[in-house]
Amino acid sequence: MACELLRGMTQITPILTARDWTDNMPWIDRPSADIDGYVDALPKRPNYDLRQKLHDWRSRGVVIFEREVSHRLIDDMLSDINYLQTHFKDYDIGVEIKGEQMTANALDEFPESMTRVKLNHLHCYSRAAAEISLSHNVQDFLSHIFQSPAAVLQSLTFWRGSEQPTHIDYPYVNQQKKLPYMAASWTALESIKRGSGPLLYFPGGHKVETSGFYDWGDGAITMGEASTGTPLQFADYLDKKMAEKGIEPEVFYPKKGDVLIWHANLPHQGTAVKKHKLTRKSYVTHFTSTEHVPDWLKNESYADGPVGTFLNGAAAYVEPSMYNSKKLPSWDKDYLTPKAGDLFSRLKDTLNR
Ligand SMILES: O=C(O)CCC(=O)C(=O)O
Repeated sequence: MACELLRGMTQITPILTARDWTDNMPWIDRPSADIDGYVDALPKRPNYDLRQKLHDWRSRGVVIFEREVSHRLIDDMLSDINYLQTHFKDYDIGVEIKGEQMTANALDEFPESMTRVKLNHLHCYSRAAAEISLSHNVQDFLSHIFQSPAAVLQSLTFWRGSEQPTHIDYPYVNQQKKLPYMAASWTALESIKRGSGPLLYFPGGHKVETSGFYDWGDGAITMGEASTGTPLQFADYLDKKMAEKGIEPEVFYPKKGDVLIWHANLPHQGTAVKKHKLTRKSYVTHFTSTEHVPDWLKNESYADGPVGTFLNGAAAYVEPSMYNSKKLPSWDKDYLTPKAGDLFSRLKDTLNR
């Protein structure tokens, strides 16, 4: 499965069907999308080739930003993880081990050398992680896709390969108010070596005419309590679809600091780990737009205002259940993170761009 259910989730998601996808797609996925017209009309262009990246997004469902995140920030996040590995008894950070959810403080030992391990929501504990999620070009790009700044829904941190079979994220990550308003970034926390179980994806497989919709039971396109479909059947369905449509997979061998962003409907997997001594340190963030983030996560009614990290116009809210959790060492570091109040002027700037 792609993730744990968001911990603060308070309501059962209703059954979502193919119409919830096709009726709600962002502009760029609709047949009428005019990418060149859109870029030509922008009063200001970013420093990267936005036009090319938007075309890649539409045709391939994936874009890559090389050298996006500074090594300094990554090293601070890695120090946080090292700290967690020795002080795990002090932390309620969610850990998924081979599909089973637990919290760090319930472990007997930290599963440092195991594959198929994820840390959940590190952006709520590590300022360095939150700032990596909100890196500049990634946020600029997402704001063009979503037509509104992005907000973090969840993050997953991997020390070694995930070996996750082929999947698409939205059946598991579906708290956003409009299902297709989702994307994920994959940041290399080290240069990825052959044999370590790199990420694999199917470029172009994100188009609904290629992927179709897997039926989890009674026409539901997301996984729920009543699902008759399973993640392994889902993987099989997607592998067969991609083969049928002749989609050749690509494997991602990034350098430390490179970021790949995938579309909410892009099939991808963690390949098998062939060299078990190798680490594969990586960090995934799932985003929606600030417009479609669930209200309970934003929690604007909280007395001190929204809690989190706010940078480059985007938001990494701390989940309310983690407000009082012990934080990792980088949390109080003096980065350039603006205060929460700045968020709204930055949102306005982004929208008026
Ligand atoms: O990094 C990986 O191996 C897979 C990550 C993934 O599929 C996900 O987070 O949805």
